[in-house]
Amino acid sequence: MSDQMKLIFFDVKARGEVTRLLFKLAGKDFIDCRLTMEEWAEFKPSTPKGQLPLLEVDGKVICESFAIARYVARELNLYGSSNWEAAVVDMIVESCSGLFEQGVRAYYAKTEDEKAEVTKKTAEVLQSTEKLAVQLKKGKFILGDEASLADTALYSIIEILQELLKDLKMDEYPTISELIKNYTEIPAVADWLKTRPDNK
Ligand SMILES: N[C@@H](CCC(=O)N[C@@H](CS)C(=O)NCC(=O)O)C(=O)O
Repeated sequence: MSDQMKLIFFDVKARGEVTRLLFKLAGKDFIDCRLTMEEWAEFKPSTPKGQLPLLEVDGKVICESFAIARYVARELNLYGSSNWEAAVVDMIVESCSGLFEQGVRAYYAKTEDEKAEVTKKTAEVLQSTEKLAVQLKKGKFILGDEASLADTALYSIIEILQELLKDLKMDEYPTISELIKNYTEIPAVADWLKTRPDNK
C-alpha cells in the first residue's frame, strides 16, 4: 500500500467525507487536499472525468466517490473479512448510494414543495434501508463488533441528509439511528467530528 494516499476534493463533506472518515476510523494518515474553486478551474481539465473527488495513490488516480471509498476500505480492512461480509457491506453501500441521489435532489430543491417531495422520497428509501439494516446487523455495527465501510457510508449520508432536510424524522428508523450513534461514539470518529474543518 502507498504510504500516504491523497484525497482531492472541495472544502465540503458531500462526496468526500465518507473516505475521510474511513482514514480516521482506521487511524491511517492521508493527505486531505481541499481545493478552492480557483484551484479547481485550473486542475479540472487534467482530471479523468472533470469531477471530484479523486484519490491519488502510487502515482495513479481513482475517480468516482464510491470506487474511492471501496478501494480505501479494502486497503484499510474495513470491508469485512469474507466475500459474504463484503456483500453485506455492498448491500448497505448501494442503499447509501440511493440515499445520496436524494441528497443531491435535496441540495438543488429550491421551493418548499420540492423539498417536501424529496423528504417523502428520502423517507421511502430510508424505510427500505432500515428494513435491510434490521436483517443484516450483527451487533453494535453492521458486521458485529467492528465498524466497517457500511457504517461509515450510513453515517456520512445521514449526516448530510439531516443537514439538508430539516423535516426528516430519524426516530422512525431506530436501527439506523442506533448504528449511527454507535459510530459517532468510536473515539477516533468522535475526535474527527470535533476537530474537522467546519464545512457544509
Ligand atoms: N459520480 C461522481 C459524481 C462526482 C461529482 O458530481 N462531483 C462534483 C462535486 S460533488 C464536482 O466535481 N463538481 C465540480 C464540477 O463538475 O466542475 C462521484 O460520485 O464521484
